[in-house]
Parts: sequence; structure tokens; C-alpha cells
Amino acid sequence: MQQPRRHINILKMSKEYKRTLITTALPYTNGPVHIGHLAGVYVPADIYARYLRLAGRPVTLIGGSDEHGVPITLKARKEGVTPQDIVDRYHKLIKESFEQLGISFDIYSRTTSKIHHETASEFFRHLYDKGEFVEAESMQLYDPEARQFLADRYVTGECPHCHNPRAYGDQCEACGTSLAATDLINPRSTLSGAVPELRSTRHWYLPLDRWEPALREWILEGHKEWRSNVYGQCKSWLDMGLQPRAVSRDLSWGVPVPVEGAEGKVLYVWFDAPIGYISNTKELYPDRWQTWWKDPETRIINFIGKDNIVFHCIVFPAMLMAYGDGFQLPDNVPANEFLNLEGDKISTSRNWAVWLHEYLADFPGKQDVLRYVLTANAPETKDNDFTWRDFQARNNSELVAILGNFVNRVAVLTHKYYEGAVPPAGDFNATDLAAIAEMEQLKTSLTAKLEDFHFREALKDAMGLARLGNKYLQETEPWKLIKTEPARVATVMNLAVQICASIAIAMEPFMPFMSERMQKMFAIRQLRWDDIARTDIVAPGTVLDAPELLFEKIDDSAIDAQIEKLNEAKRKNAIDNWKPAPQQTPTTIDAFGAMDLRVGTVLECEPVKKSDKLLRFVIADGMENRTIVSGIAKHYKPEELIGKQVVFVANLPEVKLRGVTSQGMILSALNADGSLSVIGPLKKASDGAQVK
Ligand code: B3M
Ligand code: ZN
Repeated sequence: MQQPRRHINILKMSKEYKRTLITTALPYTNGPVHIGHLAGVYVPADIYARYLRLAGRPVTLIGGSDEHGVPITLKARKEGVTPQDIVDRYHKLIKESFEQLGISFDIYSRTTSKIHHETASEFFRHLYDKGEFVEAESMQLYDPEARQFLADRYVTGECPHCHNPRAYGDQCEACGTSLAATDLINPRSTLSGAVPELRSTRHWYLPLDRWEPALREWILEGHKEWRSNVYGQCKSWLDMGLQPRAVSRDLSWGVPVPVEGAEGKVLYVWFDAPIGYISNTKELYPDRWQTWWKDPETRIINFIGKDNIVFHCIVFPAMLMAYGDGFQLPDNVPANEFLNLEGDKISTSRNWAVWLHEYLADFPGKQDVLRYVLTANAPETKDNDFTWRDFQARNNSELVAILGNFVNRVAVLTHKYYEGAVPPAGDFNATDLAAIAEMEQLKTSLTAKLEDFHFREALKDAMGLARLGNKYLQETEPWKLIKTEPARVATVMNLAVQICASIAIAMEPFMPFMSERMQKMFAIRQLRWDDIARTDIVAPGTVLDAPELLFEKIDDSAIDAQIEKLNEAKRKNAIDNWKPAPQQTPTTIDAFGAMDLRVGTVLECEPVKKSDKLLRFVIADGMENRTIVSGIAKHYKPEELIGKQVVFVANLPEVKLRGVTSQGMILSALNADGSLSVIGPLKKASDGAQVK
């Protein structure tokens, strides 16, 4: 075995590199992608890639689907289809929705591709031949009926902590504890229902402990500039001490382990998935992929979510170091925190998410609005919350009212005063020079923030250009001077057009669709980052396209529909996860007998004034009739109950509810979805009959 070499990147300015390889976490193809994925990984990566392209720096943006792993096989089994069917379905959906959102991948491939299987297999084999693995036997659960070893997810049983009877072998979803399948009480195989047995199996392990000194030096000494969440997580892993990690599994879905006698074993999904970055680069550049991975002049940036930090900063770098042959380690791993949705954690299984493909269908032509909101609210330093009201407010009061408004005013005035032809500028006065200086400052700050992966702050600066534009028009008031000082107005309108042009460039990474429309509107042929803040981007005499509105207001009904969709998911979840309340402590027949339950007919029923919950009933009880107030107004309309027989408790003390005296309680069943069903006799009973 080779000794770990020192593998320190010398800190350089990003500009000094010849090229940048940007990778984005490969999403699992067991479901569609949602706004959490977008905010965490794909939107920031795309912003960065687009920025570098505009800055004229060579860049490749790598994406692709992660198509292996146990959850895909479970989903396939549940639906009675093959894992290949599942990954084909979601790969297509994910790829298309990324395209529609304008994520500018140079390649979006997949880990079931031939080239990936070959590349991952070769990678393993190379490490194997170099003696970089240790082989060890361990005891794993085995299904004697299905005759195969069981991944943790394939085992269910009782949680040893909260006694939830349906815990999985890797986690109990009731109490959230991480488990090992061997911890479960009464474990069962989900394949056959058989009781699993422990059997010994052989696997390959990457001894991360061997790479610990090199990793410590590379990260803790060499990359103090990494985001504190990333650096901090790495440090705590390293401080806990690294252990060998199994890189193979007993499973039939994945890249087969390329070693004799390893039938029925595949590479662990987290071993093959990051190699997908390499395979996809190979597929894109069959002849020159090595330059993008092995030349020290290449800078590699991994965009990921925070749950993937250890794999990208510890495990994959250790794999690359073990491989050797000049593979470069990432220069930065700008991992984001999580995005929540309306105050709750996004969850695929609970359908608590905004799915990209659904957004695209529900809000056609509004890709940039989502990109904008997810960036303005990006979880860069802490978890953040997406709410539909905030989405609406940012669209209406920022995109429409500030950005769209400024650009529209400039286009409209240029058409009104000059039939669309950009007028020539004369000498700038102090107001003009101040505006130009502010544009330059914004450009400097915006550029620095993009270089540092601070995209939400960068977007604020880009928006600053639109704010500046509005302020400039407010200060110069060309509409007041057009009759008296036409030369001055020409200068103002010329500069206003140049501000629009700067916006078109500066916003391109964030809102490429809007930028494209602006480029058309202002006849800008080539976008160059360096041109931002210049006063000669659009030449005098250039005829502008007809003005069009860049953004439109989103009204309450569209937002209410989205909120209702989420509420529906919540209700459905409540029903799916509903369990009858546990049985109450034992009682006695006497205690039951003490309760006077009776049948009565509803004679009158009406809402109680100033209450949306209460109904007032008059019940024929075979005696003098009685009034009962019941909190079921959300579940029944009065006319549904008039004439019906109900069961009520007759011997409760009277109470006053909203000024009405209630002489009893009507019984209802509380259902899974939280609704109430009033209880009555199955065949007509005598009013006042006792329930025994
Ligand atoms: N598929 C995990 C995830 O989607 C995993 C990332 C792989 S990156 C090489 O969160
Ligand atoms: Zn539990």
C-alpha cells in the first residue's frame, strides 16, 4: 500500500486557475426534485457557472442522476416494477425540469450508463489492485426464504426506544432515532416476512483512518476559507477519528464488485455516485476529460447540501488520494443548509414539498421568479423557510415594483420621446456621475460576493442596480424637462438605458430568462461581465424593441391554490399515519352505568351567534325537550341534522357556552382526518331511550 501523500492545494485566487469544474450533487432518482434541492444545490451552482461564463472563464457544469441505492429498489418493489423502470421515469422527469428551469448543465447524465459502470468498476479495481482496501467478514441479517442479505431498509421491527412496531432497520420514523437493523425487536424481512438470521458476509472497506493525517492537513490547514458549516463538520468528523468504511453491499442493483467471487455484491451507492462526476466529464469530453480532473490548473467546486458534506469532503477525497494519478481534490465545497417549507421540514415521503415539475406546470413562464425567491432566501448560513406568501410578496413588491417597473419606464419613455432610438448622451452632471459611481461600486461588490459564493448578497447588489435606476429617474425627472431641456433629457435617457443594460448582464446568472428578454428589448448582442457599469453598452441610435412587461403580479388566488395543495398533503398524511388512540385504562361496568346516555331527535339546529364552531340544538328527549350546544359547526350544516336521532349524555351539569345554556353533550367519533361523525342509532329508537 502506498503511503498517503501530502495533497495540499496552494491557496490561489480563483481567477488564477485556467478552468473551473463545477459539480452538483447527483439527485437520487426515486422521486422528483423539489425546491429544497434547487435552493441548496442547483440554483447556486448555475448562478456560479453562468457568472464564470460571462466573465469569460472556462467552466464546465456537471450534473446527473444517482440511480443506485436501496431506496430505488424499495420503490420498485412497492410498485411492482423494475428499478430500471423507476430510474428511467425520474431521470427523464428531473432532467427535463432542470432544463426548463434553465440550469445550464454542460452534461446531465446518469449512473446507470455504460461509461459510468465501467469507470466506477475500474476505479474500484485500481484501488483493489493497489491494496487500498481491507477485506473483512461481518455479521449481517440474511433472509433465509428470499436467500439474500438484507439492506437495513429491508428489515422492519419494533423500535427499541419508542416501541413503534413499524421501525425500519436504519431508522425509526416515529422517534427519529438512527438504528442498526440488528437493534430491532422482532425483526422481519420486508421481502418475505421471514425472521432474518445473522450470517457472515465479506466486504471491502476503505480505511479512512489511513487518510486522516492527509485529510486533516488538506482541510484543517489548507482550507480555512471554506464555509464555517462545512469546515466545522469536517473538523468534528476528523476529531472523532475516522474508521474504515464498507464500500460494497450485498445487493443486486448497482455496479457489480469487479472481483472474482463477489457475485451478488455491488459497490455501495456512495462509492459509485461521486465517481459519476468523473464518468460524466468523460462522457462529455472523451479526449480531454483528464485535463478537467488532473491538471493542477483546474479548480473543482462541489455544490451539495449539508447532508452530503462528509462524503464530499472526507470519503471521496480519500478515494481520490488513494487512486492517485494526479486526481485533484475540490478547491471548495460550498454546501448549503436546508430550506424548510411553511415552517416544516421538506419531506418526500410526507409529500411536504414544492415539486419543480409541478411548479413549472402551475406557473408557466415564471422560472425566474422561483430562481429569484430561492436565491433571495437561500439557506447559505442557516436553515431558511420558503413560504408562498413570501414568494408572492417578493414577486409583487420586488420583481414587479422595483425591477420590472424601472425597465418598463425606461423602455416606454425612450419610445415616447425618441420613437425607440437611444438618444446620444451629452456631458454628465454630478447626479449622473454619482449614479455611475454607484453602479461601479455595486459591480465590485456583486463580483466579490459571487467569487465568495455569497449568492443571496450578490443578488441584493444586482437588485441594487434597479433601485439605483429608479432613484436616478426620480432625481432627474426627465418627464418634467422634455419640453424645456431636450439635451439634458437625452443624456438622462441614454444613461437610464445603460443602467438597464447593466441589469441585463448582472441579472443573467440569477434570472436568465428575464435577461434574455432584456437583451432583445435593448438590442444587446453580447453579454460580458466586464461591461457592467459601462456607459456605452448600447450605442446611440440603437432602436429598442417594443416595451414589454418583464414581470406580472401574482394574485392571491394562485397563492391560495398552492397553500390548499399543501393543506391537502397534510390531511392526507394525517390519514395515512393515523392510528386509533391507545386503549384507555380499564374501567368498571358501574362507572359506565353512571353515565346516562340517551337517544333524542334533533328538532331544531342553528349556528350560535358569533361562533364558527358551535351549533345550538333542541333535542326531543321524551321528556321536556332540551337545549344542547355542540362544537360541530365545522363538520355539519344544521339542515343535515334536523330530524336525525343522536346520542347524548343526559346527566352532565349544565354549562353556559356563548350565553346559551347547554344541557348535555352530543356524542361524535373523531376520525383520522380530524373530522367528526355524529353518533346515532342504526334503527329508529324511542326518544329518551337509554343507551346500555
Ligand atoms: N444522491 C444524495 C442526495 O441526493 C446523493 C448525492 C450524490 S452526490 C455524488 O442527497
Ligand atoms: Zn422509535
